[in-house]
Amino acid sequence: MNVIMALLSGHEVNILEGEEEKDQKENWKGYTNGLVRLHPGRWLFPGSYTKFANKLYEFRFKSNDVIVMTWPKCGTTWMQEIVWTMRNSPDLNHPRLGSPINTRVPFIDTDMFLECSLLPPADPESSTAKHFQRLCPGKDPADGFFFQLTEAQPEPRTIKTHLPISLFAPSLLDTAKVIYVVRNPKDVLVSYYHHVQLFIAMSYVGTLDKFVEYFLNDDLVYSPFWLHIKEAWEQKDHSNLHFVFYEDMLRDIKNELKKLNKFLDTNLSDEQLEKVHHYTSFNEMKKRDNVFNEAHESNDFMNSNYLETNGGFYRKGKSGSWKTKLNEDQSQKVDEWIEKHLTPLGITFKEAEEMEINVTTS
Ligand code: PPS
Repeated sequence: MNVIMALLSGHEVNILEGEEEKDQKENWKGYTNGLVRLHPGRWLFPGSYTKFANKLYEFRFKSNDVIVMTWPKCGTTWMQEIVWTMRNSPDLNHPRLGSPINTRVPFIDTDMFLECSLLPPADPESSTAKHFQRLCPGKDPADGFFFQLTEAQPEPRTIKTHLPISLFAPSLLDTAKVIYVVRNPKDVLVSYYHHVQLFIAMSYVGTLDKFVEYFLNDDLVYSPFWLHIKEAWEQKDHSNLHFVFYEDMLRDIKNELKKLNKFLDTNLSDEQLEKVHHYTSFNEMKKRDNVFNEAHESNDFMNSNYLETNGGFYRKGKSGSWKTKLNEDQSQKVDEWIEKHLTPLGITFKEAEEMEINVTTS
């Protein structure tokens, strides 16, 4: 393997080559800058990660920052909206309430995906571009649109990442609060399979069987999933890390909001928590559908044919929907993967029975 650089995090970067590269190129049309692997860990990223890796490692966190950290599709967006609303707008009256989530809670590692050559050039007239100009006057978006947006967020900043703990400076947990959300791997797999077909920056064109193989062999971007979880699980007793299961949020969101109220020191009343609960429910968030951009712009990031046929970002918002997607063989292979990598850590995933979405009664 071709070593191209050493990172400040201590990782060595290899470019994917030969059969592995050929296989990935066949199935992923969005990774137009190739893929790289980091060692130790075998972390897999789009080639453009190397442009931002050291900046991300050296990001200056503040003591009142809250980082929502997850592997893809574990419930990040739900948690982003909850945390931002609890900290900034528990009475639902903030002027930026309802604006695109990723401009209030920037996804700090987005930039490596934006360099995909299939994406249309950024529209300088879009609301997101104007938001950037306001917050980052004189800055060049090419140096990291979301990275600089994150730096410039008004305090208290809430930040989203899918990167693992080890790709940030070791001082992270002693500086800022981290909320780590994890979800049943089978639901994650099915949700990620939808995501990578929907988003142009990934444009997966392979089969589900092949995708399961990628998942099990740690060959998806942000893999290894199990190592990502392990790093956070090992820190679960750190006073600045709050570990949450998506299924617990579905089952008893009020209880999870109370725990967050304590962890975040937000001191919200029951009435305010009820407002947050209602505002961040799946149905309400799906109605707003404002993850990336204003509604009329967000389709720029998505494969329109796939979107029309299969729906958008807010897919099911349930636990157990994998049962309608994975066959017995695929399901058994994921069980074995869980048994091998996560059971030894003492992590058990709730039986993924079909649960109702978190519909509020108010
Ligand atoms: S991403 O793109 O990796 O940041 O995706 P992420 O936000 O982590 O996960 C998306 C899944 O979370 C579901 N979702 C929700 N579930 C319950 N309640 C609320 N409010 C909510 N908001 C988003 C979303 O539908 C994705 O799951 P699936 O299973 O695909 O529906």
